[in-house]
This record gives sequence, C-alpha cells and structure tokens, in this order.
Amino acid sequence: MPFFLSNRLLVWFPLVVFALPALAHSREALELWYEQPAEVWEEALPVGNGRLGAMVFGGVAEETIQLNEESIWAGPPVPTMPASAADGLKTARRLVFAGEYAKAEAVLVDRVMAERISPRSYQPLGELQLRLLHEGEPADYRRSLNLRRATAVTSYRIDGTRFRREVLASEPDDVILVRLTAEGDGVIDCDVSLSRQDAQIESAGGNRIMWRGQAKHGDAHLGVRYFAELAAECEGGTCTSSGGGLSIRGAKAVTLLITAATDYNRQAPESPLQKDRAAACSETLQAAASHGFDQLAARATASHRELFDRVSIDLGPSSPLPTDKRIKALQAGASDPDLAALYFQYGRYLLIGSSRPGNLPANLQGIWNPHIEAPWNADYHVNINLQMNYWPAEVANLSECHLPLLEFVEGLVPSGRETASALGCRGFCGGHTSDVWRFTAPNGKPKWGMWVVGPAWGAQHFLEHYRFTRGEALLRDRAFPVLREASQFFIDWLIDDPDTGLLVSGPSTSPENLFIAPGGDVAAVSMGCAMDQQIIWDLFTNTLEAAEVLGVDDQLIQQVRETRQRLSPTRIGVDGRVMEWSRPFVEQNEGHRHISHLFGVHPGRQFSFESTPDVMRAARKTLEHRLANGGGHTGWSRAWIINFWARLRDAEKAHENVVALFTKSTLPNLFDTHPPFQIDGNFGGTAGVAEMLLQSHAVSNKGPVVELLPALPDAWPRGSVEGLRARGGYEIDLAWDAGQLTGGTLTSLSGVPGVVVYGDKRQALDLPAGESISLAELFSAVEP
Ligand code: FUC
Repeated sequence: MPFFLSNRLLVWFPLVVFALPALAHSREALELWYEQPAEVWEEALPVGNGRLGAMVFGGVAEETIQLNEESIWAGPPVPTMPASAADGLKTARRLVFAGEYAKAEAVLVDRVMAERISPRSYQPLGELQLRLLHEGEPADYRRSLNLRRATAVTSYRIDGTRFRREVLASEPDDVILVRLTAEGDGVIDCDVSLSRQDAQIESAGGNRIMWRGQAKHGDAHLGVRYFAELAAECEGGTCTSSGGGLSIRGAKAVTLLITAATDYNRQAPESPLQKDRAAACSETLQAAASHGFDQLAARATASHRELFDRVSIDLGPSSPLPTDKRIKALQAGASDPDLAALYFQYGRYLLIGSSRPGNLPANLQGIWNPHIEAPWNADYHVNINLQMNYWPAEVANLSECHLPLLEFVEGLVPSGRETASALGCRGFCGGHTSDVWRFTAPNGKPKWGMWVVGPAWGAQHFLEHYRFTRGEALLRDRAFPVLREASQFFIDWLIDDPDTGLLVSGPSTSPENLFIAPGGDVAAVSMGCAMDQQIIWDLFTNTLEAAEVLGVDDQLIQQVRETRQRLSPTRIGVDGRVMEWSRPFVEQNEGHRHISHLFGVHPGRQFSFESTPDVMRAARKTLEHRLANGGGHTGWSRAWIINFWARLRDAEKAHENVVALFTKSTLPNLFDTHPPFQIDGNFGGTAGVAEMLLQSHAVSNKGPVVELLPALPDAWPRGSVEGLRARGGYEIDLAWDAGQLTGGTLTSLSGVPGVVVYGDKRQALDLPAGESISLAELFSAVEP
C-alpha cells in the first residue's frame, strides 16, 4: 500500500540519515574515435556553435572541413493559399462525409491547398580544403570528437613529428577554430583553399580568404546573402595569399579563424538585414584573434561545458573499440551498454551545437549539411521531425536550447493567421512543413500536405517548457497567446460529424499513411483522424492548464472547455488496436513509419495506464502490429518507438529498439539515418534513453508525478545518471544496482509539491525551492 510521509518529515530526511549509498562512479568516455580518416561525409565529425557548423574529415594529406551557417537558405516564393480555400473546404467536407474520398482529394488539390513550390533548400557555407605537403608515411593515426571539450582532434606522426589538428566551434567568439601544430622537427606546409558553388572567392592581405554569394536554386529562389572570411595566423614560417587561396610554408603552428554573416532577419525574414556583412566578419575575426588560440579554445569549451556538464550518465562498461567498430560489434550481437550512454550524450552535444538560444531551431540536419539541394530541403517538417528534435531539451537539462523552437513557432503566427483566414477561421494554423521563410499554407499532395495541426503540436512545447521550468513570465507573455490563438483556430475549424454529432477535424491525413476506402480506392484524407483529434485535445488541455495557472477564465477559455468535451474520442477497433481513422478503414501500409494515432501516448499525455488502461493495451497492440509489418524502418520512427515502449513501461522492448536504432539506423559518426542522414532520430533516441530512466507526465492531486526508472532494461543492471530534469521543476540524480534504485537525490528548483513513484511505491513530496532529498532513504522508509 502506498504510504505517505508527512511533508515536514520529508524535508528533514536528508539531515537525519547519513548512510547514503554513493552514486556509481561514472565511466563516461565521452568520445567518438576512429583509426582512419572519414572517406565520406557520414563518417566526418560535427562541431557547432548553434549558428556555425563544421564537419571534420580528418584526412592526412587532404583535410576537408565542410562548413555551414544556419541561415543560408534559398529564397521565396513560398506556397500561398488560393482564394477559393474556404469554399472548397466546405465542398471537400461534404464529399468526405458522403464517402467520396477521391473526389474530396481532387477538390482539396484544386481549390483548398497551395501549390507546392520547391526546392528551397538549406545550403552549405562552403568547403575548406587543406592540402598538407607531407613527406613520409603517417603512423599512430587517430581522430576523435570529445563531447565534453567539443573538440574534433586529428593526430598522426610522420617520422619524428606529431601533427595535430583541432577543430572547435566557439559560441562566445562566434568562429570556427582550426588549429594545426607540428611537434618535433617537421613543419607545416599547407595550401588552404575554399570552394562553394556560385560563390565569389578571393584571397587578400597575405593571410585571408573571403567569399560571398547568395543562396538560390539555379537562377531562381534567390535567398539569403552571405559573406564569410577565413584568417590564418602562423607561428613560424610564412603565409602568402594568391588566387583565392593561402600558401603556408614552414610553420610550427597555424590557427585558422572562420566566421560568416548573412542578411537573414530572424525577426522579419521578408525584410533582409541591411548590414555590412564584410565589416561584421572582419570585426568578429579581429576580436577573436586578440585572444590567441589557447584562450579561444578555453572560452569555447567553457561555454559548451556550462550546458553539457549538467548531465552525466553511466549505463555500464565501455568498449575499447573505436566507434565505428562498436556499431559493427553490436550488429554482430555484442553487448555495449555504454554506447547508449554515449549516444545520449551525443544527442545533448548535437542539440547544444545546433540550437543555442537566439538562433534558428535545429532543422532536419541540425545545422550540418553539405548539399545545395538537401534531402527534404533540410527544412522544418512539423508532422513530427522538428518536434522530435526537441524531445530531449528539457529532460536532458538543456532548457535554453528549447527556446529557438518556441521562437520559431511564434514566428509562424503571422502567416498562420493568413492561412487560417483563407480557410474561413480565426486564430492561426499551418501545414506539415515550413522553412526559414515561415510559410504555413498546406501544400503539395494531400497525403502529406492536407494537415493543419503542426503549429498546434508546436504549441505543446511552450507548456512543456513551463512544466519543467515554472517560469510564469514566459507562460503569460509568450505561451498563453500562442496557445489561445491556436485554440481559436480549432474552435472555428472543427465541425460536427453527422454520424455521431461529435466534433471532428479535417479533411486531414494520418501523416502520411493511406487507407483503403470502402469500394477499394486508396485514399489519404478523411474526417476525424485520431492524430488530429489527439493533438487538438492536447492543445485545448494545455490552453486550459495555462489559463488556470494564470487565473484566466474568459469567453475563449470557456469555449475551449466546451469544445474539448465535444471532441470525437480515440476509439479502439475490433482488432483491439487504436483506430487510426474515425471509420474502420484498413491501412494501406501496415508497417508505416508514422505511428500518428499514438500521439496521445507519446509525446502527448492523454493516455496512461492509470486513466485509460484500455487505450494503453490497444496502443501496445498497435505498436506490435506496426513492428511485425516492418515498422520502425527509418531512424526517427525507431526513436519514436523507443519512447512509446518506455511509456508503455516495457523496458525490454524499449531496449530492443535502442539496439535496433544503433544497428540499423546509425551512421559511423553516430548520426541518425532515415536514410539518408536526418538528425531527428538522434534527438528522439536521446529522449528515449531519458524516458526509460525518468518520466514525469502524470499529474495527481498532489502535483506532478515523477517516475524513477520506469523502463530500466536488464542490459543496464548497474548505472547512474545525474542532472536529469522532471516536470514540476525537479532535478534528479539516480543510481541503481542489480536493477534496483540504490541512491540518488531529488532537488526541487521551484518548490512545487509533487509525488515520486518508484515501482509500486509512491511518496508525496513538498520541498521548498532549492532543497534536496535522498531518494534511497525516501523509498527505504516505504512499505511496498
Ligand atoms: C516526414 C517523414 C519522412 C521524412 C520527412 C522529412 O514527413 O514522413 O519520413 O522524415 O518527414
């Protein structure tokens, strides 16, 4: 039976009990390393400062460092709504309710949706080539990426000289840093060159390369203008510039500083910044150069560690193998619990590197992209991918890195209002994808394009941020306005299902699955898809929660409350699975990668074992069916599945899918692969590992419920994690042995009362802000 200590006693517990088991010693190696240079981009190692990124190949005679700047995107035009949308919508709805799915789709394409205008890709800044004029054979080659120091190191020896190259991305100094050294008798003889399609490249001043251009597609889609500069500083030897390159001879050490400036305006993308980009680059480089390499590197690492060091994790013994061989060994059946810890920390590293506050959010590739036309334009898909990028942000103690997503969702509001209005509704909405130009018009094929709940899903992140941080100012000034306006749209958008009298959304897809309509046609759109209904429930519930915290109960809030009650609910089919559509359609692809109808299990929280055990059972069947039919074949889909199993508290299945993510959907540099490379799986996998160790989705009448080790697999019998965050504003350290919690601490950062659950034990908690309590002692006092 649950047993509750008095709140007062709980507060004093840490003071009266001293024999606390120590946390297991962390064995984190925190390094990706290899015995050979990268042959292809997918083997190169990423560094990033949130805005500037580099992929380091680690070659010996030919080094390639591929460069990115987050705002270099080809430009408008973007899809816009046709004037016939609101009218066409009415017709399409009538047709869907009459079972005329194919006709409804034709009307949507002709009259409701925007025309797809693509490609309009995120593009690279350039590629830096270093040609090293070595004589002799290299030995002792090693390249690595240290996640704590945020440094990529390449090192080898030729005769008696140790050549070393370090690459970092500095956030405080806003530069990519490349440092070459020669220890021993040898020197650095190196030609430096730069390439970038359609760029104007020139060298000057003996030690500088400058390049400029404008992102575009062919001669169309003129987009962001950029200017970039590289400055070399040699110690010993000479540096000369000619023909767009540099020639370094006889140096003992060389530092290259690289920066870029663009005219992209985050506040108003349609009005490019009118700044002198060349002057901005030269100021940045001058300021950076005044520090010298050691200090620059120290400043870069310190700024990274300020975020990175908040969490440490130990899931078991490490492997002596290089990283690529660890994946191969796992594929051959080896066990490597530490790889999950490394992957988790790599996910945190990548989020810090691609989503610092004040920047654009991490796109489909974070910020790392070598293509002029990237897969899916490396854009912001909001039918799962962008949101998945941010699943680990709060729990993995990188709350600040969540902010670029919130800003992006706010940025969709003006265009989302126009889209809503074209559909005859108030509020704001948006389609399944967008990019830095922030378009919101549903476009393209109905299969993916006819879906207007993306920004509503994005709005969930505002409340999640609040639940973890308890920052009321952000809730009031930023979250609530977005939640209200998104809710307003759906109050107007939802209509009565003539068969049930309940409110349904649509026409819409269950992303991006198709169904066999009665009569045999394959169709995409219908009314009341489970995912739409669940996202709208989530949005309304979040809006009501925010309203309650803020003490607002006006007409709109009352409408949200009433409308939520009339939402057509999620149903369970005769086969025991969650119904993906409101009618018992058969899915065309039973192993589809999207498992959209389980949104309410994760990342929503509509369903739980406590409140809806029948739906949880059906969710299990749904997952099993998808997996039995080939589901999880993309990295992000596999990552989502880990999170589902963790929510279903099936530790072994969650772990099975962690291993599948590593063995089937992970590249040699630990980037997730769809295929091709797509970063969402990295972040979803990181969140999945956290979800196995700690959850905090439920709310009881005593406050948020924190579950410790809810899905700890047998493969991680002994371990520890420090610094995870939970809803309610808690920071949590956990240690376990033989699969049992043995130690750890909970610190309340905001003084919110809550409940802690471990297995079948529950404890109420009421700590003042800043106070900690020992978890082992807390639970040792409880009778199961
Ligand atoms: C979603 C997925 C695809 C891909 C794309 C970028 O729409 O269905 O698999 O990940 O986004």
